[in-house]
Amino acid sequence: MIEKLSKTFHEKFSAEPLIVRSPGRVNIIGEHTDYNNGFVLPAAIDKAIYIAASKRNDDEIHLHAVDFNEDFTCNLSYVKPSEQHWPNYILGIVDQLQKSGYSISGFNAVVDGDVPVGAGLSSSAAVECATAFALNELFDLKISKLEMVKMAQLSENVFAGLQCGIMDMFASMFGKPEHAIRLDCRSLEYDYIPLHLDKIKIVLFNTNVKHSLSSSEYNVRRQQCEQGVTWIKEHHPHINSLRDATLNLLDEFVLPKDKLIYKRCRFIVEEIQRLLSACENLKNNNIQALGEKMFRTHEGLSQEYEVSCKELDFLVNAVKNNPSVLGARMMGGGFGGCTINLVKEEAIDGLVEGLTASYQREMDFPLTTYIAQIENGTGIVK
Ligand code: GAF
Repeated sequence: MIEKLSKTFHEKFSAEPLIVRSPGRVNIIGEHTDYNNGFVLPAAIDKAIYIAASKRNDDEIHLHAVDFNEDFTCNLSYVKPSEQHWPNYILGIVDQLQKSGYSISGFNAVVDGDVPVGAGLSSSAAVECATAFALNELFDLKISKLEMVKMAQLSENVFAGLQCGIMDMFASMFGKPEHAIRLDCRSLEYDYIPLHLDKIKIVLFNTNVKHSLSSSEYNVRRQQCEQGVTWIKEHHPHINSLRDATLNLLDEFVLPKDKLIYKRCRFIVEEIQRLLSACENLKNNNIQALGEKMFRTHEGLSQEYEVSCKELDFLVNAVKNNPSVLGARMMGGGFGGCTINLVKEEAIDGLVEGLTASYQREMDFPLTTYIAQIENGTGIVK
């Protein structure tokens, strides 16, 4: 991948590039909790985006996407969202740098990678983090990793229109091999929890669907959570997010107002607690208990938060009573993408074979499988 990227860069721009790698992510448990100031438990994986970049002597941005075999060019003084879509994850970072007063000149960049797009593995966060890291390095801007993460999140909010939380960018930037990151999205404090998965692998089943609902419904969920907080806050002004809320407060101030919003908020409050006790399970090497919580999270995401879809539900139901699968659930924003499964090593081949056939039969769609290794976060490769 790196050699191919280097070669393409030389052919296009006749210059020696800096190459940055930024990975996709999985999330063990704690879904839709980041924008509610709760906790998340993601990890960076061995699928990544690579950006090759060099400075230019003018104010132009020249981009090339290997996957789409497309070019894009614009001037630094006129950076705005493009209908080509893929450049937005790079331009959004340029926009954030400019808004924060950082001075850069024009640059060339070629982007390639093996994070499947639309699979809920955060390919967009990986492009944003790779861009921020590469530009920081090229122009010696001295921006901290955390600031880059915040810029990447804002860039997604503004240039992709998704009111996402901070999890995906944080995981891509701060990943560590064989560890999950327990991130407190309120204080942004984090610690690394070793993933001692003895003879168990993290298997991702990609539904290969991305329903058009995904970003609009995501933003609706966020508003519903905020509405619940507003109702509690009328009586308890110190409550600023669902992280601060309790089930009792929801029963008292949200349930009488709106049952649907109550159901959404209750899932989040429970999910934050579930994550904290899942971290204890992980520390005590009780993967069975962690896995049971993952199944419960799926049920909540499907029935209460209603961000699943028939393909994801099919994949989780299919492994639910399989003793070789310790835990499974949909992962990420929802409405498509992957399920994350903890599977005993010796059972993986048989499981993949059976599920690939039954998924194709039921959905008339192919299933794709990845076995995720937990890897380093964003960094320079060349
Ligand atoms: C998407 C978002 F980008 C994240 O911020 C997070 O909210 C996730 O969905 C759900 O947990 O990946």
